Amino acid sequence: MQNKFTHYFLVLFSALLLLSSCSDNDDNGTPIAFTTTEYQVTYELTLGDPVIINPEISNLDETVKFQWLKDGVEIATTQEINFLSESAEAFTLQFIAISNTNTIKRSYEVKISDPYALYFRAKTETSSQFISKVMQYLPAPGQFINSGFGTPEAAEKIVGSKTNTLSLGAWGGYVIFTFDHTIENAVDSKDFVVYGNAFKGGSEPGIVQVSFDSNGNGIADDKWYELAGSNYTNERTIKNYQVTYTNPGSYKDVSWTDNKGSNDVVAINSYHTQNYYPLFATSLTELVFKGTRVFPIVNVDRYVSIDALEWGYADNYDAEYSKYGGNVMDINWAVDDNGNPVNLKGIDFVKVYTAAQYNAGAIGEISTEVRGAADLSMLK
Ligand SMILES: [Ca+2]
Ligand SMILES: [Ca+2]
Ligand SMILES: [Ca+2]
Ligand SMILES: [Ca+2]
Repeated sequence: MQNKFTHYFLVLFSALLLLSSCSDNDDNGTPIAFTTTEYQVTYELTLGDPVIINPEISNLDETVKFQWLKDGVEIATTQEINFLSESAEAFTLQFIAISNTNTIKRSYEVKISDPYALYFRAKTETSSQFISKVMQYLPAPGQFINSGFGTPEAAEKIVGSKTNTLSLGAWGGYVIFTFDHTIENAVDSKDFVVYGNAFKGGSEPGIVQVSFDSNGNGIADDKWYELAGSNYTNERTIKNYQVTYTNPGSYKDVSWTDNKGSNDVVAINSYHTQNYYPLFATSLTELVFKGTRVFPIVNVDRYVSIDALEWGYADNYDAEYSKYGGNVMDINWAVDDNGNPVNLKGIDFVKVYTAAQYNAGAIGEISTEVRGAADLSMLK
């Protein structure tokens, strides 16, 4: 019996020695460790922002395995997590890294809030239907720019009414404005109107973009979405278009180049003899605009006339224009940069920019005009 026991112990002892020496050879005996002891434990994010965490670890090799648990359920097996939550929620993320030598763990507390629950500004009895503030006005060069309809003073005048006119100049020139409340996206109906100076044969389509103040800071620094009008999928429409205008320094044609290898000018006419380049812009050298370019049908006969696009553009004489004196917009038309529809509950900021580029002879360049905007739910 004693011999048998001794034998067992010897075998067991040898086996343990063998195991431990094998293990030593595999991992060189260096345990993995977090590079820093301090780390960000709490993450407060808004819905739509992914949780991205990449814990730094020393002594990593390819045999190390990772695991991320969300409230105990595995959601990733990579070192970095990039997780997009679909609802407002709070949860614990646990990170585990396992090497042949040791296991290390960390926990994170994540809170995702719904920006609409936090920052939606519902309209009240004292709310105005009209624009409350112009956030930014940066026209492209044009015949009205630096005089009359094309100055920072003219931009201020589209606040609170629909009786004054602001020109956005040639392609890309824009105005950004807001209201004293969030414009709600009404289900199955249109939501706001942008007033213009269009008439039959006188359409100068402007693209409308919308944005919700999802960080609640009152500044238009949030994500923009284009309202995809009737020409969004037209084969002539150019997306990710870019134009650079150069200041000629005086009353001269303003030359431009685009990112498609073309160049041309915004041509001067004899009715407007000032410099057409906006002299209140930050850069007095050149201006770069980005966006989508559409191609309305221009009829050059005895007079130049520009046909309306079917729907979804500002300063565009579409079927509903005469009813409102402007163009009605549905927030439901909003798409992201990839053209996917997005579900916005409401919007705080509207951007309108000239969407066509054309020299129409004596009547000058195609330039979108804005005479104000209103919350459709507040129109009597
Ligand atoms: Ca709607
Ligand atoms: Ca903001
Ligand atoms: Ca115009
Ligand atoms: Ca116009």
